[in-house]
Amino acid sequence: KWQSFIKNNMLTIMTVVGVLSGTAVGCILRSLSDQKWTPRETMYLMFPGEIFLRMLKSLIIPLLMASIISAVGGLDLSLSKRIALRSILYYATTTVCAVILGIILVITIKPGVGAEAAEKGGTSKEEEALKRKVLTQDTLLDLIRNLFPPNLIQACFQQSQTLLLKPKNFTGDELNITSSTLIHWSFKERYENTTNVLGLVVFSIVLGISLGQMGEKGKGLVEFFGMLSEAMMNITSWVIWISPLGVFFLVASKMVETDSFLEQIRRLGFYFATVLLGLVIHGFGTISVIYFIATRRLPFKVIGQLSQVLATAFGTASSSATMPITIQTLDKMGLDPRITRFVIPVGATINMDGTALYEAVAAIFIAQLKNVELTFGKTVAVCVTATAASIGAAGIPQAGLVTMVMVLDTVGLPAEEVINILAVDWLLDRFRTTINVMCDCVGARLVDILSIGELERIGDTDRLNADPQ
Ligand code: DAS
Repeated sequence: KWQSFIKNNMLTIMTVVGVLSGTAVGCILRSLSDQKWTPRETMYLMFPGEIFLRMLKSLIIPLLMASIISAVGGLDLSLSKRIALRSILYYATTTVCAVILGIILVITIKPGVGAEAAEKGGTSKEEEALKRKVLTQDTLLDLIRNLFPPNLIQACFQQSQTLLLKPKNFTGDELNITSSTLIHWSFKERYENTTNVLGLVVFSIVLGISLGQMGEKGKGLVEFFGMLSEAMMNITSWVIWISPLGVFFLVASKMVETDSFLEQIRRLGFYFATVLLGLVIHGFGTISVIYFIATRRLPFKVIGQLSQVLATAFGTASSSATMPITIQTLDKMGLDPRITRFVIPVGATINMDGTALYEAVAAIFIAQLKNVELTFGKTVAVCVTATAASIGAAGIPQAGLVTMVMVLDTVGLPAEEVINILAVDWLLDRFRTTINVMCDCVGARLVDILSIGELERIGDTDRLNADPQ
């Protein structure tokens, strides 16, 4: 029994071992040097992980677009509307629940009261006002603007640039600069990039609907995108074998780059624990309740089959990069491919429960640090902007940190206050990405179960009698 278990889960076991050993080796290497490694020094340790990340990320745009177009185009409009409605309802419910849970926890635990704030470079009052105006105006308008990519090729190119480039490391030094460079530093440039994938999702859905409506005439192109999606999944089945090594180097290279981690945990321990507690309660509590209300089942059997996906999400800190492996795993679990190829690409882009909870907790934590009075109105505003910011964040490392400028502004705090939570963000990012991906997978299964009666039989598996977990 054990042999067959190990044989069937060899890759998953190796990937989890990759994460754990990467953490251990990173800690040992970090302790051997009396100061943190510079990004230049870590580049060599990061390199194999970077290659693995680039392999996964190069699949994202063709897989995302081909999957959505073939899923939406492959179903009749009324059915795809119902599936989209169920998906959007799930995304909205779980994200709002996550934000509310985060707010309740951070207001109850008060991790920021009495904690010391990080030192930061001084900027004059009017510069802060300038920063707030520009960033707020840009972030909200950008979010809406990026729903409609003016030039699809440019959007694909820009998105691939973002996904393929190693996101700039937030060392914190950049934040100690005057506002004029801060605004044009990665925040604005980075923010613009992280929201482009939304435009590709919207365009793919619209194209899928158009092809679906063309009936027979559109069938050829729908089949083309279906085959493109399968070709990407085929490449994924090759790349997935590198994941143990890839996550090892990704995690190890992050561990050596951190500040004296224990020192940071002393300062940010309560904050870290609050976010982690929220992620666990949401991921295993709230999600189970919602899943049970919708399907009269519990999601633990589904979650139990996601270890490879969750280990990759943790190792890469990117929902988008994990997406090919997420889709492949759900295919193996027997979910209808047309459901998976809609719910996962859209979910990886706009359904980020972990990020939404984190943004609410982080913004209120910083407000507590700064003794900013939180009125009920501001708390509601945090709820709304944290939800919007999580939708705007793309599935790349630390995207949630960047879109948090929208939430900080709600509580009247300037952008550079993120420096207070920067030191542990690279690790929290991994946890919230894991919850983001897990909630997407549970959502795919939920929509799959609710749609079983409506999806005609596919291939040799008679889904109507299949044993849904
Ligand atoms: N790393 C993001 C993701 O891939 C989440 C975040 O930055 O908050 O889901």
